[in-house]
Amino acid sequence: TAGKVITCKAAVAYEPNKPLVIEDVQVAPPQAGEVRIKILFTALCHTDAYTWSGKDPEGLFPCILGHEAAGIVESVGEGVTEVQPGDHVIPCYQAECKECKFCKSGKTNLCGKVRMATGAGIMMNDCKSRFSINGKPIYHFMGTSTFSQYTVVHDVSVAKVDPQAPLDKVCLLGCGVPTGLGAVWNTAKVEPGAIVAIFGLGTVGLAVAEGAKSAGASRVIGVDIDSKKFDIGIGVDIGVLVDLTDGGVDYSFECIGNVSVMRAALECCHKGWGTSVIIGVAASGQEISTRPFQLVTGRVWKGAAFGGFKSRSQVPWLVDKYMKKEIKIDEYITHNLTLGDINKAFDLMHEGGCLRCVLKM
Ligand code: NAD
Ligand code: AHE
Ligand code: ZN
Repeated sequence: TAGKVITCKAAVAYEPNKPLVIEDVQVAPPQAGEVRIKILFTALCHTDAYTWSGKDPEGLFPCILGHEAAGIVESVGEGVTEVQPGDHVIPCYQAECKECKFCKSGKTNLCGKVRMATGAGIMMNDCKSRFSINGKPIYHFMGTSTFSQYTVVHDVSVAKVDPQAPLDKVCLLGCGVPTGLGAVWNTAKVEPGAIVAIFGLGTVGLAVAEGAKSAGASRVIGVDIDSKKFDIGIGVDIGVLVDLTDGGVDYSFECIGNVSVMRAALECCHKGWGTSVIIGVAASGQEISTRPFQLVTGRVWKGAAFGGFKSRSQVPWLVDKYMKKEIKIDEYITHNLTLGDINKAFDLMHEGGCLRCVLKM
């Protein structure tokens, strides 16, 4: 198949909120610096639903969504040295080129090399898409487009992982689980004894809880409106939360994408040092606000993408940690379906009681 166009099944989002359509899609061969991957398993993340909703300013249609997946390299373009056909890989929406200003700074996991292209739904080389249906281009999404049996990504957006690792599980290391763990370990740097509040107990929020537990937090308070998520937390308003914790929490995490909750998450932090980390993605036009006094009196507002992890360097390390049973993944998988059932999988996400649904391609 190398060097040839592959026709395969993919779920195409033609318009915001209109059911995805399973189509025969043509996937062009990888060009220089690109990798074509046979996707074996993909999960759904809330961010896919967010872009599908039409509220993402970078959302382009028609497109192929999906960014939490695992697969096997089918072929590579000219100049690709770090992966080869047959390698087991996890696509990374947050690239890591190791050469740009961001990568070299040592201060961030964001990478600048292909970000313009991935936000514009195209590939860097020729500013075109590798996906088409009968000659009509279909946009890429987040540089990953994993709701397709084959996808093409930039080489800086692929992490090579242990071939022994079960791809139907480690696909979750493409987004939700690292996002939660990393927000605790890398961004907040929660210390033993800390009191932590988590707003939104989906996969991201529950991974924050796991991370907080492993960091030695003395108390983890979870807040959600879905009663099925309450095996670890209690629902409380901010006044109650502050009273309950003798002045506020040491760290809070917003894992919903709701700007009112972001404010609440900041304001339930302890005066003088409480730090709130924004993880949730909010719709175009939404803004956060608080009294500046909240910051003047020592609270800190932060945010993180992909938990601050450097993708190509650290995803393989996270896979190894899973293989050594040092981090959990299986527990977040509440449903397993196939690509053909993708619309049902999105319904499940909105029904409650669902964490990750893994689709077999
Ligand atoms: P999810 O839909 O599985 O979980 C969200 C949870 O929030 C649900 O349990 C829901 O019941 C709860 N919730 C909704 N409104 C609420 C409210 N008003 N008060 C309390 N709880 C409420 O989503 P997820 O996949 O875990 O993702 C969570 C958020 O993080 C989304 O906004 C997603 O786009 C974002 N995200 C960001 C990154 C990043 O790198 N920054 C990575 C992954 C996901
Ligand atoms: N296009 C969106 C941005 C959404 C966003 O912030 N995405 C996160 C990852 S969410 C994964 O589930 C991210 O990585 N952000 C940093 C980046 O480089 O995009 C919008 O709202 O504009
Ligand atoms: Zn995601």
